[in-house]
Amino acid sequence: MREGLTAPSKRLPSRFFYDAEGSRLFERICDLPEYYLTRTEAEILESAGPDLAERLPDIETLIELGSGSAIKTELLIRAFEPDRELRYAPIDVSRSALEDSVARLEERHPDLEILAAVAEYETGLAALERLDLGPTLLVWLGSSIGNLERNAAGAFLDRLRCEMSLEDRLLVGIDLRKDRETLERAYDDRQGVTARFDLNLLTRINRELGADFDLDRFAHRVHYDEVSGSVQSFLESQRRQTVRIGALGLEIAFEAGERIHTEDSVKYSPEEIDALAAQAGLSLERRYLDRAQRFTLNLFAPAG
Ligand code: AVJ
Repeated sequence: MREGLTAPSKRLPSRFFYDAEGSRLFERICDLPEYYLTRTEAEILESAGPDLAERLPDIETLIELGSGSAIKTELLIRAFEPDRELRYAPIDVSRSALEDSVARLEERHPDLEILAAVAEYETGLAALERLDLGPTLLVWLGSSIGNLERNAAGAFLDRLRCEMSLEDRLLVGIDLRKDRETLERAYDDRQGVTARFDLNLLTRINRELGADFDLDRFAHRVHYDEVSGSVQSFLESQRRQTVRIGALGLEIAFEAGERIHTEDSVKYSPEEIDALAAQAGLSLERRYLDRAQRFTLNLFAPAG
């Protein structure tokens, strides 16, 4: 927080969005008419499920990065479960989201073994690595990869590949580049739910770091940068003001119109996904798209 708020261009890491309220607001975003991503990926998972289960008969474990509500993952679990004993290991930074999803899955899938980790990706993966989980499908849905800048995304996929055995697979949901209007609406909805999601970051800093951000003095702004292919989200100071952050002993000055960059949601072309995979030493086994070709689900294997 200190580093981001004292930098010449202020920015905050988007993984801090997901406290209990942030996770709840994100679930509401997923139901918004403008936020096509979740519905579209669910459509793909539903139709691809049987093909994936058939292609991956040996998989015993699903590890999921950033599982959230795990509503979409349940489509996958349903497709895999009839033919095998399955283990599910979700990793998420939100304890409340994990507790709710695990309770639901335990009730609906009594034979499913669940190993949940409240953790950031790296820590959760390191903890799971020590267990013997058998052939594993690593699942990373929702285009969460878009929160990483392109090179970092390639480097992270490369890290994942390093941990994979030859029989393991990686399933990644990635949103596609598309027209500006669709993208900017998806991240700035009419009901203002995404604005509340963005502003909740300031509420969290107020509570956890004793800050005095006035939420009425900041506004949610979105801009699609076509060159970088990134939807950028900002909190814009509506006037010249100073904010105190007690726990950090900081006073932060804002000019009128000055922005805190809170999120990048990077979009890919199919060719860019291919290049990303090559950079990470992954080979694409299968790519699934929705009917309108807005979103992709990519099945990767470690390249030979
Ligand atoms: C969870 C990172 C995939 O970037 O689309 C949704 C988060 N932010 N609306 C995204 C988000 C604003 C979302 N990811």
